[in-house]
Amino acid sequence: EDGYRLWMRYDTLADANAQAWRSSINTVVIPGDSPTMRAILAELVPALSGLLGKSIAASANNTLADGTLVVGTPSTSSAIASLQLRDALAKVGDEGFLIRSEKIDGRSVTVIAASTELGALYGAFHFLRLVQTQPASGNLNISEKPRFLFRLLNHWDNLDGSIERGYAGQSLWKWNELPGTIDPRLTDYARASASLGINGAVLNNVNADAKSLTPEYLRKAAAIADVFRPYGVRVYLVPRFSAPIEIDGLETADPLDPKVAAWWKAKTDEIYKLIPDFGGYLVKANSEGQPGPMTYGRTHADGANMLAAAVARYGGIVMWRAFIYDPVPGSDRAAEAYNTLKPFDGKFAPNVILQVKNGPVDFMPREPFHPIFGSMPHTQVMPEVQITQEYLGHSNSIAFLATMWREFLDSDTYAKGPGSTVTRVVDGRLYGQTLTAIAGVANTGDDRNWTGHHLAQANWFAYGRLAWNPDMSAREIADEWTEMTLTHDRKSVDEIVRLLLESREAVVNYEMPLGLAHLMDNPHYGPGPWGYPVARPDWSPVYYHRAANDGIGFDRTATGTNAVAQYHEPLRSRYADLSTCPDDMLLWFHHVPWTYKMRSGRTLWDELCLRYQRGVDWTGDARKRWDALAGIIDAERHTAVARKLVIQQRDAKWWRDAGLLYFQTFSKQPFPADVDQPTRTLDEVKALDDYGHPQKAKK
Ligand code: BDP
Repeated sequence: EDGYRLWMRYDTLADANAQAWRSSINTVVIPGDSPTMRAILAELVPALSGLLGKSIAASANNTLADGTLVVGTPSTSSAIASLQLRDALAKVGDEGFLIRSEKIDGRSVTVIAASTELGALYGAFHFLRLVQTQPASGNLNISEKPRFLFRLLNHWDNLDGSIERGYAGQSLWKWNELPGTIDPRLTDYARASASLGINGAVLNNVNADAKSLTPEYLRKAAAIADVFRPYGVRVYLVPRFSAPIEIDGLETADPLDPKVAAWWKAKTDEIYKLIPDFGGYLVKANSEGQPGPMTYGRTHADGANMLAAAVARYGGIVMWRAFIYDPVPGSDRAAEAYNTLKPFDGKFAPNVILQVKNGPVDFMPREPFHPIFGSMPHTQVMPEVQITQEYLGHSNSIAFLATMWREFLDSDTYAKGPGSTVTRVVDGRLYGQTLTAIAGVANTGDDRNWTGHHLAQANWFAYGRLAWNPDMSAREIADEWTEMTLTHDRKSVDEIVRLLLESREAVVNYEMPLGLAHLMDNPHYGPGPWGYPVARPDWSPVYYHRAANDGIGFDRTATGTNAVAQYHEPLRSRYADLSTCPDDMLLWFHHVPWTYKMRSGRTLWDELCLRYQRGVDWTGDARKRWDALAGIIDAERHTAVARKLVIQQRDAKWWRDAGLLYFQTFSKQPFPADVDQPTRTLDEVKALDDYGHPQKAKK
């Protein structure tokens, strides 16, 4: 029980519910000999045999009997063709599927039908999920289709095997062994992704190495694409903007120079020759030291459109990242991407999608939604969320992120009046954008359990489920994952789901409560509110919290940077007015006196202390509740999670002590009685190393 099997465990179900499934499925009929149809067979036969605890085999000569599960498309299966599903299949599109209880030639069968083999594969995985999480039914009538066309994982993997912000080991792509040796694990990665409907993987870091576009590395990428293809996971790459100079010695990478454009066309031809279903490019340009069109005096639109022309000939796309902020003195990082990109609304080619992080700063435990959502009606936009827990305790902490993504997707931009949620902006309903997409920065690595923390698997799962259906509730997702991965014991499932649902708010509380942000130390793990030497001011915590004797928080109203003006009314006024700004966003938008009276009746200082304490208390409580699950979950995973919770509790206290002791030097207020008094001094906390150990003094 090392967690390798993720949510695809297929151990025999023991409850009464399983008995009903057992009597309704006896054989499978999965005609077709393509790699995808073979993958479906290879998944369903062992999975159903395992789950149902009896041998399920493909029926000889594809004969239907009572209890046959038929999978395919009207072209691969004559039984499916006979059902005349044309209209229903047209409705679910290329990647959707139908699952129905049917009578064919007098036989009671279950049918998984789709227009394409990939749709059938997604249907097969959905069916397995039903068996594991739902009561059996002889009356199935399901139709599903994904809401986003492109559902991608972004891997920040370097060619040397390391992963930027990766906390689960080394890269799954063994670049040094490829293409000669193919790690069988690649197939399991593709299965896991396809089981959720993820249909693309960007293989390399957004801080790209030009080498990834050399013939040698393209052959390696092609070998990965070959493994992924049957599972519908298309490969994408991050091209370094200056690659024409670095790889072939061109004098410039100016996107308007015809020689440069020709270089990219030729490079793209070379890629498509090796990877015919190559998805396209993801680009980080003129951001944090990466080269881009502005390096050559051109605009973001010039750069994006030049690359877009190169891939358009093959139906490829360009995802252009909006993570752009320059260290302009006096500027507000949260306002910069909007200011830089909004003037280009309507100027991007039809196969360009602007990839925008959920919040305007950077994947903090809580941020308001990025104001670009709902503000560039003539530009296709897609959200980028971070699955890897760069700012939420790496792989040492439980922070179930579905609740955060729900909050983000449900945010009302008011762009076209009430109800203009982020979901409706990005799924094309609000402005009718035709290319819809979503990206998640992966939390996978070559650790045996894939994600470092067993419970962090739930975030990979949750991302995939929301990418398929952005309306799913966090509870539904947590419930599915827990049943598939940990236990079917109802009471325990409920308890684990509760823990998951509470976990992200707990991290917010003990790390950055009340709208504070970016308080972490350099490795983005522990607290560092006092700041440290940085290359630019907007990388230091003090830039964000602005704690002083008169109060704390970043004034983004008219008396400050006025970044709040980037939001539509009535949200703008709600955020801008201290009396209506939600507590959770308070210090994001306002600089507030320490003695300010909060809604709770407490002063800001007391409330801040209490939030920190609440976060810490949760970790202690979670430990007890998890310990009580011993014996329900196998000892191996139970113990591993219990150990992580010990670390999480220690870290929470570290964050609380750091925040309270440091901010107290400004507030000059005592700690309220219901808050544990720190047992160490600020200097002692500051002297801890990057991971909170007292060994050697760092600063
Ligand atoms: C920040 C990370 C940095 C990434 C950057 C990005 O700290 O490693 O390169 O975002 O998204 O969150 O480009």
